[in-house]
Amino acid sequence: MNSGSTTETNVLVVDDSSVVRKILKDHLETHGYRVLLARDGREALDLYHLHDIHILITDLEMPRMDGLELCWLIRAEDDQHRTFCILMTADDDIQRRIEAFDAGADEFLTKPIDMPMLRARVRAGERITRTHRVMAEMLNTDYLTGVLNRRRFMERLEQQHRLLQGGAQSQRGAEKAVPFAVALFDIDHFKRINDTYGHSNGDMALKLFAQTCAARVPPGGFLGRMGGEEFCMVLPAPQVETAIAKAEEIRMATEALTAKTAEGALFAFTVSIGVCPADGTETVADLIARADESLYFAKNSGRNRTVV
Ligand code: GH3
Ligand code: MG
Ligand code: MG
Ligand code: MG
Ligand code: MG
Repeated sequence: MNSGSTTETNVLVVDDSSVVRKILKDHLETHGYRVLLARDGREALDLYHLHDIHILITDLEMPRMDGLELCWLIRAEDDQHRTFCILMTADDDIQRRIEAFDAGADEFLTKPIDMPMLRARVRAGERITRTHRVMAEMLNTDYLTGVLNRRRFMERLEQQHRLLQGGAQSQRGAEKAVPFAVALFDIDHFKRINDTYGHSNGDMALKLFAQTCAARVPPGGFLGRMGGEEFCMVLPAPQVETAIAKAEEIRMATEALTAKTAEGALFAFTVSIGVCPADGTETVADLIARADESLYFAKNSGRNRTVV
């Protein structure tokens, strides 16, 4: 699920037979693929959570967790289809293949594996996963600053919030409810920057600010641009003090920035921040509204400050 951006293709091979694992690994590595190995669906799922898997090649029959269940679980998590799933079957059982398609498999390979066919299937999978990734990137990312756009940020916030509510435990075993807070950032007197230095230097300041925030996103947190000069960060924090400390760190780092215009003029700017801890009883809309209220107080009490 990690979204790395290497050009290498990661292939996860899952089979309970060590012979099959070795043959596929050796063959794919010879052809330049990075290969990870798992003996069953559970091991595979653990690796899937740790690595960005482009292509999954899995056996059907395996102890503990079979290939169908593995495909199903990955498809449930992988809503943007970043992983291409190839199922290996020993026969031409049509009914099994129909089940497997419905479980989320994209392709099949019949055992014994024909190596040129294996490589052709993997190449086809690469084309598809690359396209999906480019589209997902465009759908998720704010064009100017490169952080999450509002749509994707809100999706992720909703996910995080559902976990906190405990209701919908995700399929992903590793995902536990983590207390978190949202921090809403609004650059102070941004209109003046535009008015004084021009819109494109305003854009530059936005990028600089986004970088300053992005470099300080804690593990498990994420950052999005809500619109204009307003950003929002989810901060995993058992205590609200942790979130406040992070917000303050960003506020001070912003204050310390020196922006340089294309014309060589130097200027500084500040940011006001509203923080609200989530407790799972509120709605996401309430959460944002409360952070916005705090932000409003931060603005009205002099700006360049964090209010909870
Ligand atoms: P405050 O301290 O109260 O937040 O004042 P402000 O001037 O920052 O707030 P206001 O909402 O009045 O102005 C925000 C400005 O941000 C207005 C808008 O033109 C500008 N803006 C919005 N999006 C962009 C953008 O993508 N690039 C640039 N350069 N400016 C933008
Ligand atoms: Mg088997
Ligand atoms: Mg604003
Ligand atoms: Mg405003
Ligand atoms: Mg502003």
